[in-house]
Amino acid sequence: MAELMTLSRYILQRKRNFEGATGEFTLLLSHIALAAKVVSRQVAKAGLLDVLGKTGEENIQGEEVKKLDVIANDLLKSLLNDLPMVAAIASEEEEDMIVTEAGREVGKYLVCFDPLDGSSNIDVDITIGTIFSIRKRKTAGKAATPQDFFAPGSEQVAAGYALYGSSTMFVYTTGDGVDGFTLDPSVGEFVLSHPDMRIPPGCKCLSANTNNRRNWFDGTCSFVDHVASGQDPAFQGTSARYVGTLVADVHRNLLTGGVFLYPADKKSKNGKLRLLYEAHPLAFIVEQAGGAATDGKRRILDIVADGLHTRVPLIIGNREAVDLYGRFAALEGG
Ligand code: AHM
Ligand code: MG
Repeated sequence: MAELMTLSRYILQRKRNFEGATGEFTLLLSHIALAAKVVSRQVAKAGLLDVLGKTGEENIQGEEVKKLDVIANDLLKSLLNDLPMVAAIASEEEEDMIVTEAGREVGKYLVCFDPLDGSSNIDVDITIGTIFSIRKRKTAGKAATPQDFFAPGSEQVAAGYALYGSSTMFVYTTGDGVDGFTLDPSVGEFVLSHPDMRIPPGCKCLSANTNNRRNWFDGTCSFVDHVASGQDPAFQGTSARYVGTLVADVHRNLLTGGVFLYPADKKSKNGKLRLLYEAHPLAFIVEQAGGAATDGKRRILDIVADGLHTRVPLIIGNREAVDLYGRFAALEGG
């Protein structure tokens, strides 16, 4: 029988390679994976459990909150709140950061998450996901403050996502490549299925909400037209693919090659997506898989948030495509 390399075994084996590793990080990652398994179960049975639909509330982003958003958010909060190595958490669904009970003074990690990315797809059975980012805080001995979260994305120690699709996957990086695991529901474990993920060369997919074109700057329009023209051999096999769940679009492009854009436009100069919960973690993963992520000009991992809910334009995927977008944006805006 082939060796069953579960996520827990894998993390433990890797831990042995780090001198002085305490096991705290292993425990933290295992708790996030546990949350992903529980959310996956809820998502799979959503139509039966009366957890579809809206709560009637709006979140800090002014977006409708769905019942499953709340379930995933509460679950992550309660699991992380009990871990003494976690000093504070910040969630896309919460206005303020939360100082944890167990780790208030002693915790060395800060965790950011988007509990359910792709909320608008929940009720229509389309892939959604959970995105997370882990940092080490520089202050110690006192409760963390929002300023502790305001650091470049290159300082993340780990980032990952769970994807609730045709199967449930858990993909993460600690800055040493990217590995993907698939949930085997019969044993309830994530099993290594995609070791050392690398974004393949070539740009099979272009992912953008093209209905926003009326607000796009000229550079974005010219880039998209260039890809569609069929004149550039680099884009001859490119198709348009847009799920509307960022993490699903990025995951597909990671497997097939492709570029996702949610650019700055005339209405939203900072785009739509959130730096701490979406752009930083996905940029870390995509860079570790050999790709690139920018806001059109700057590397995403160099950008520092100035608020917990700072938004940022995001161009992410194959390095050549991201660089080309940057050249169009420099000439014509974007
Ligand atoms: P969410 O985190 O509240 O679900 O919002 C972010 C989502 C992304 O997953 C997706 O890429 C984007 O919003 C889609 O936006 P639009 O509907 O404007 O195309
Ligand atoms: Mg999101």
